[in-house]
Amino acid sequence: MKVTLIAPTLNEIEAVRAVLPKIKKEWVDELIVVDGGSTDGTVEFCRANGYRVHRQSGKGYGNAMQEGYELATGDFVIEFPADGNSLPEKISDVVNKLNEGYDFVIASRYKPPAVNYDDDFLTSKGNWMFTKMVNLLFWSSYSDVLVGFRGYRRSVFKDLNMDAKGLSWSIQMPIKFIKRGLRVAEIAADEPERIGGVRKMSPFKTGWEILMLMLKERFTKK
Ligand SMILES: Nc1nc2c(ncn2[C@@H]2O[C@H](COP(=O)(O)OP(=O)(O)OP(=O)(O)O)[C@@H](O)[C@H]2O)c(=O)[nH]1
Ligand SMILES: [Mg+2]
Repeated sequence: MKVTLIAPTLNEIEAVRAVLPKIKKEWVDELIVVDGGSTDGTVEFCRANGYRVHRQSGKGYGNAMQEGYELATGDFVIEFPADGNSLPEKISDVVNKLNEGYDFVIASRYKPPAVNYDDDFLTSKGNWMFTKMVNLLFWSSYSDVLVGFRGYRRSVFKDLNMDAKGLSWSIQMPIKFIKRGLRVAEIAADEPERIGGVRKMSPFKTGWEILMLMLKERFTKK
């Protein structure tokens, strides 16, 4: 099975320097950096080192993932935030799970024995609360609905009708897979601290966006 990895970046120069070289060629067949308009040399570094970079034409995290998906040619697509929060050595665990027949695999930061080294009080409570809410509202049993690191089968993606433009993309995807009755699984993966740069997620703005998205998904059929 062919694997495409999508790495979203927005001013992540320190992280891409550290993380991209750790992604071994034998793990992925296609690697696409989707850049949201970095001005810190991220794009220049990636291009100079032979990475394919797509400059996002729209705005937002979800939009970046959508544009990445449209370029992807792999059977499996791995979403892999290139900010230091995801462990490259876990890519093959995600791929192996997809190979077992699952349609969607989350690299959960809360499935034992995973440890989250990046959480603060607010993000740990927020992640817990939103995961609980999704499980209650959509009859699922996820341990982490917000982590950016996950993989899916490209063949089933089109039918999901994903439309979240911002960071609520992360929570829309696990909900959509459950609503379609598709096969979902999790693997345990630590979350190391982000490397350099600044967080784009703002707890209250993103929290509100997520809440609205959950209500919309609850009250619409598809
Ligand atoms: N292309 C693109 N990438 C984005 C956009 N917003 C965020 N990203 C990238 O998506 C990844 C996740 O965003 P973060 O800001 O790290 O969100 P987070 O992981 O919840 O926050 P931290 O825990 O502080 O890392 C990072 O690699 C960002 O650079 C965007 O609008 N476009
Ligand atoms: Mg991050």
